[in-house]
Amino acid sequence: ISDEPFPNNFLFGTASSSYQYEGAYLSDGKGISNWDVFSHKPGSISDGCNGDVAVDQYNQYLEDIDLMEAIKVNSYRFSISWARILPKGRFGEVNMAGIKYYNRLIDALLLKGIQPFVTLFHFDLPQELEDRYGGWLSPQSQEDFQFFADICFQYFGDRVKYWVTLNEPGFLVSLTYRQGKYPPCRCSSKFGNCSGGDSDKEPFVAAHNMILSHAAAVDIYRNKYQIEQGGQIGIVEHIDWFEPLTNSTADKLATERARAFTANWILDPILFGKYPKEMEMVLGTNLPEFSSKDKAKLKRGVDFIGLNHYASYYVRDCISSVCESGLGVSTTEGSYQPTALKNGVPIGELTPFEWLNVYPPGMKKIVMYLKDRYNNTPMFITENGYGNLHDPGLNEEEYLNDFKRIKYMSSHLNNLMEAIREGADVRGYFVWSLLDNFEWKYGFTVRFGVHHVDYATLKRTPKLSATWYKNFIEKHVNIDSE
Ligand code: GCO
Repeated sequence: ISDEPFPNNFLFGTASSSYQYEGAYLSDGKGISNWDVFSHKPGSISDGCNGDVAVDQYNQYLEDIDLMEAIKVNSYRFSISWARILPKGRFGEVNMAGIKYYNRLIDALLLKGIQPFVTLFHFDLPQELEDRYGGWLSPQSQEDFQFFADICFQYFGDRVKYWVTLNEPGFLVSLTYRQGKYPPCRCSSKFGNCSGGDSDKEPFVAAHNMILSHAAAVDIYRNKYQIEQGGQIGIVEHIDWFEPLTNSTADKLATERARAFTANWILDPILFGKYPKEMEMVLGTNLPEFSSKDKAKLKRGVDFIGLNHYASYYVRDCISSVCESGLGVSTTEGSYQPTALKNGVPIGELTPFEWLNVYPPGMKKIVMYLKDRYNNTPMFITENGYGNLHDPGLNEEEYLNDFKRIKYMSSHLNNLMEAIREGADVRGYFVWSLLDNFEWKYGFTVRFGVHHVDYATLKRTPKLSATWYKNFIEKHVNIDSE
């Protein structure tokens, strides 16, 4: 890797989310979230575990900030548990103990010179909102999200300068309402074991409400807070890199549809005020419309795009040829299918973790693609990282010497650097993740940390990748001394 520094004041950080890290799921007045309910249902999580304790960051945040300091990161991405702040959404009181927790966390970070980079919603919704009106399927969610965002800006915005409204809305609604895998697990029966739902409609309704919730939060930030507080606000999407499986026009068009039905689904309305044309063509009246009032709100835009980028796929057309039932986030059945293999050969390196198909040039390609499509809107890599399956047979030396993770990070950072050199306005990189943690449906079976966590004792131990990242940051960081 070249020794060239990254741009001035580039943020180097690690990323996390409340449900995956905090634990303390009933402490100090926190309300129940949809993930608390879901993870307690037998059969939901592959190892039968849940996030009741997770990695206990609620109690161990000071130790974790010491770990961050030791590896020299200058930013920490975390999310706020909505149910910790508003146990009953806008239908109840603010839980001041929750406010105090995040105040302590933010102050402790700043004391060490670590910028808080805060996500308002990362998959954990107060269960109250699910029960009252069906969560994101109802337009009422917009009002609730705006209410929650307002409270966060009010209490934390004097110190938080980077806000993310939503984490991966497109990815989330596909898993929740298309495939029925995340709570409340709704989908058409052909997709599996779901209760109610319509996989051809509901994902688009939920995403529509999320896009408008994002716009409502941006609107209130711009009107009430931004000038005085001087921060920035953006949104994060899960963005794979897609390439056509063959040179055929059909596969090229299918690749455009894959892009349209994933990241562009969310980013186009926010940056251009309308859904991608490929979605209009495929979905017809199943695609909700923006009213003129909605469009006015969407005009408030974003200050940055956050990309969670992990993997790349080939895309095959499924209109002119028949595809098997889909992998990953294939959204319109019968339209396209992502696949890792071309003539049996993977696009990159397959890992034991099913969707993590490693292809480092995908990082440069996706950043350049977004630069061109969205007029070089500033970008942050809000997640990138390597997950390995937990193997209880490994001895300590084996699991701490995580060469594959180091190779993953260095090759992706190298590609990122090339994109920056070629003009992409990228302002930060966050590795997923500081610690091994609760990986949603996979429970604790997959490990993404640059620190190992022993789940019996919660002891954190740096892996080789932690030291590698520290050295990398020291070599490439470029902070303005003024
Ligand atoms: C996200 C991700 C994280 C995951 C990480 C590894 O959506 O932001 O789901 O929460 O843990 O991407 O899979």
